[in-house]
Amino acid sequence: MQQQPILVLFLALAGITTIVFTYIFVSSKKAAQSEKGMSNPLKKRFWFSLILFVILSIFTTATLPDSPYYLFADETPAKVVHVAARQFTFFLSEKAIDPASPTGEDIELPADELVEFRVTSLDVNHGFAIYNNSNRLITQVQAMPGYVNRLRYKFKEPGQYDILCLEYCGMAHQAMRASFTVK
Ligand SMILES: [Cu+2]
Repeated sequence: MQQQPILVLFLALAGITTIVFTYIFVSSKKAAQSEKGMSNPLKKRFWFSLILFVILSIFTTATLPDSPYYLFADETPAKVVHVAARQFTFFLSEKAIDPASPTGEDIELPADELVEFRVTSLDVNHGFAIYNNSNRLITQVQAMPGYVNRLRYKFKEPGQYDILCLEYCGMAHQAMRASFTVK
């Protein structure tokens, strides 16, 4: 589990940022303590900061459970698909892909079951973005050389899904696509 330390790091950075801003806010208040009453612009700033803080806290608390870090984390995928991106194509296979001579195959995935994509790149950074048949982006992950990024998803609708590269990777980037079927 690589995600947990990253989440802790981001929370620590958020904490440090909050402390720095609080320090600046408190010290700037001290400097103008002689001014009292509602006309004091620092009072407005205090209420603005407090309301902003409350709104952002509510949004953070409400949206954090939907974070992809936790998505299907405690489930075992019904199917694993290996993905290797290379200028300018995607190889998809149910078996591990040999980086020296990558090959792909037609992929058929079950609907309503957990699928895990293990995504890597054989050259430069690419994007691995999945679009449904209304051309709507439904999920995505980076394809990076030297890393295997796991993307878990449950496809609700049967049909054909397209994979497009979301990271500008060279002259034929816009032609870099693949597809798979959900039944
Ligand atoms: Cu690209």
